[in-house]
Amino acid sequence: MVIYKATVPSVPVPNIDLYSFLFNANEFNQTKDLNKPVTIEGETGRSLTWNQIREKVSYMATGWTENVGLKKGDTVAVFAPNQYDHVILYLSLLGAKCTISPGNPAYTEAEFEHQITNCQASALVTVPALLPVLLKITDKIGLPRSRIFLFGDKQVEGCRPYTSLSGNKPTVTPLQGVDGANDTAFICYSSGTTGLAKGVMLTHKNFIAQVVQTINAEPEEDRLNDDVILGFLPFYHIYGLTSLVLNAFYKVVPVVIMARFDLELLCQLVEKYKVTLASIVPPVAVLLAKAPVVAKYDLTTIRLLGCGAAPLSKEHIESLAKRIPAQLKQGYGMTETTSGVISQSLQGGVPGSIGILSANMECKIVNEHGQELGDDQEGEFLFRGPSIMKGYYNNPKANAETFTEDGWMRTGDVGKYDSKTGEFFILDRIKELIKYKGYQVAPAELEAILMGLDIIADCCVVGLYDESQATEIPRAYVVLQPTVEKSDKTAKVIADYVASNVTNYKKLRGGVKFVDVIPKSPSGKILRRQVKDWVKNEQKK
Ligand code: 4UU
Repeated sequence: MVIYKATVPSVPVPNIDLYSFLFNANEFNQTKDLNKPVTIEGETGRSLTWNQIREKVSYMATGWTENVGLKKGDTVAVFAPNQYDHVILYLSLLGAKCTISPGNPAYTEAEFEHQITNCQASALVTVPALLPVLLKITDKIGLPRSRIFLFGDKQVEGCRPYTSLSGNKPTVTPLQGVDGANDTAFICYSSGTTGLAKGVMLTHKNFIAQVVQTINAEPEEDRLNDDVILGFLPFYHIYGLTSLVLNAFYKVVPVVIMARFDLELLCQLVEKYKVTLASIVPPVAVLLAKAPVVAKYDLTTIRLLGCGAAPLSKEHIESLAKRIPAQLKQGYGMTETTSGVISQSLQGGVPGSIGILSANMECKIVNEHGQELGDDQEGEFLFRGPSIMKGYYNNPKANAETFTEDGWMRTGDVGKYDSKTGEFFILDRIKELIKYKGYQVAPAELEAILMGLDIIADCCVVGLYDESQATEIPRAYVVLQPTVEKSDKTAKVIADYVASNVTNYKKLRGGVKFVDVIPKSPSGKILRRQVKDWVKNEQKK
């Protein structure tokens, strides 16, 4: 019935490679001082200017080709907490025409292995602290140490610092033989609407579209502000990768980098560096609104907070506004949409809305039969446009499930277009995904781990909303084998078992509940709606 098209004018998406796009002359690097620091390590103050980065990247890109033999189409996996030279690593790999697969440094061995083998990495970059676990995997799969590189300046276990491979000549732009519209720049991991983490192929054009669409959404008068952005969102996740690495570099906006989230350090850094912008997630919004330590610091330099990755309630928005006099701009995005595709305009969004469509993007809302719905009707969001992923890597089945024949991408998110305000609202999620503090937790992964315990006959993992922290937490409903006692002790054994097999944010923080049966469809599929209703009914009590 209705295809929603962006109400803001379309913006052209240059048809070049991302590397050249970022370094070509633009309104920002032509007007700003390129000898001021643009990447600053918050805790130490170590920094690099835009010009230093350009110089290092240019030689490093040839280094990957000359000294390591990396070539177009090779994928390099990167596992590291945010580094002050992360941008050099990423951009130099793009300059060497490689594909980058960034992953969570907090992963367990099994989680690392899944990503490294799934994306078929031919080289790896990490930090020394992660070497012991990664070497176990690379030794097993036969990836030689000459293909494993480190952040920092030390050689460890036969693995060299990546910067020691800098080439003899600079890289020439535009890159020859890179097709921006088709070649994959990054393979990020996301579980999508179902199952385990899958490689999301994002092209050079996807990111260029994201950059120009984001800039287009900003008021003209703010574009060339002397902003400073706080960088604690992880650089491997699409939200941090776009807002803190690529967009910030393009716009020559200094990023104050945090390798880990720490509330007091965050406040200290905002005060010290007079931070004006921050991209946050709902649980951080709640901490900023409520935690006593925040009151000790001057955070009034912040003019704008972008918040996304999970819903933020009206109540939390109001309490944050009482504490921090900045504008709050909510946005909605996915790994598969190369970050934000709907966001509130700065002229003021409706509280609780996610805002309006980014330039160039189209959205439709459908019911469970795939029929298009109209204004004010609740259904699943589907998107089409230049920032939509190319597809899941080596996964035709998932691609067939995710894309319709006419090229729309399903999101698994439920919402509506509100005709009174002209804005979109997210209301629910029909996909399996659980989001803990913005991180993805795939129920299928936890269920597979639970089924590895012989005391468990069946199980289902769903999200439970914890209002006080503004996040979902994973909970397991478990059918025990008949001889096993339903006790707190058994529940603890199960929760501990999961905790020892997954990274911290995937733990069963919502607890383990015993049930007699998991509701299933005649074909044996878990009826998650019904299990979610158990949670809702319990929370109503
Ligand atoms: C309710 O979380 C992200 C991307 C977040 C992002 C990026 C740029 C937000 C705003 C922005 O400007 O990606 P993923 O792939 O980890 O998770 C995607 C899922 C969505 O499908 C949806 O279920 O995260 C949920 N989500 C949200 N839910 C993302 N943003 C929102 C939101 N409200 N604002």
